[in-house]
Amino acid sequence: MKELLNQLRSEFIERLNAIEDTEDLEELRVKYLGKKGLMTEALKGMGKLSKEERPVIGKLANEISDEMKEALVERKEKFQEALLRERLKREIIDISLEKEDIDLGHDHPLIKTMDELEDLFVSMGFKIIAGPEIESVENNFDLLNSPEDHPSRDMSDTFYIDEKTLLRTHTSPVQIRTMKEYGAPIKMVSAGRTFRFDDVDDTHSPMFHQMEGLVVGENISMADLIGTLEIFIKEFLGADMKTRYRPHYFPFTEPSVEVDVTCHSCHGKGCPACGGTGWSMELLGAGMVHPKVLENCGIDSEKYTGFAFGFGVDRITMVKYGIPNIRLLFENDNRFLEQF
Ligand code: FA5
Repeated sequence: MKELLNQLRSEFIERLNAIEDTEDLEELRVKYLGKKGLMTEALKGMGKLSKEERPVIGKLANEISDEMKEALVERKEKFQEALLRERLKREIIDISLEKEDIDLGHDHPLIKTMDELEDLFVSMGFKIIAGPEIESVENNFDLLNSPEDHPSRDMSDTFYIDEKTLLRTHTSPVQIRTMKEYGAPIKMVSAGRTFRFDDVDDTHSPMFHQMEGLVVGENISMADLIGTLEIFIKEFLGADMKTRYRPHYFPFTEPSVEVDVTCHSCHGKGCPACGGTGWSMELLGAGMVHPKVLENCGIDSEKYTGFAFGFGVDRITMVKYGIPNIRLLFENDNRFLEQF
């Protein structure tokens, strides 16, 4: 028995020394030290030994097993070390190499505008609300008091998904969602994409961006609306900007206005860009929230009043940076985008 164990030991060492990789090591371990391995097999003969011999052989078997295990660990560590050394050699970093200049991207001018304006409105106490681009006809038109025969509801003027769903034509349905969810008082802005069947020209795109604002509370007046718009326009476009309020009609506000600002190109003197008027293209619509709209959203119009506004993010960006053509904002030409 003793001889058999010693023989197993020397065979094991011989084989171990011939091994080249870790997988073979595992195979060797199972063959000698596994549950059904050669050492277990050899020890099956223990029962035939005398009482005196048994502890001696048991001790020897344990010693040999421990020795085998240690040898396996040692060998495995050697393999791993060699592998690591090889990898380090392969992955050496040549710090003398010159790196190519990598152009880091930055925000698109429209994202910049929306971020800046959201920060500005948050500083004035407004909440930021998000609304979906795919909207119900009910939120986009019906609850905003838009009559059935309004031209913007026409199938050919709007991207309908089905009879009850469309790509929103403005951000005003977010007013409805917010009032229905939070009730009054409320002070919120919401920016995002809007879609209309408009032909592309220098100031129109079928996909453009709007930012909506809504304030509902007790004693909210037109003066609050004008005060808010004046702060936002002067903060964003410059303190020397003049504003012009023109009476207008929106089904969801009464009274309603449209707002222009000083022409960016000529600063009000009159030039080809503004057709000699000294005023920018139309930037925004606004007004006092129609009592019917408040009631549609479950808000008591006897107790609460509110104002709302919605402006073209693309157009205000054009005014701010003197961009003559809305197409430039969507062509993604790096020579243009790099300038921001
Ligand atoms: C509206 O969309 C109203 N929802 C605005 C509003 C909100 C009024 C709250 C009252 C209260 P309007 O259709 O005028 O209004 O569009 C608002 C702004 O979106 C315009 O002044 C313009 O700056 C921008 N706009 C409209 N159509 C386009 C287009 N095709 N391309 C680029 N900008 C556009």
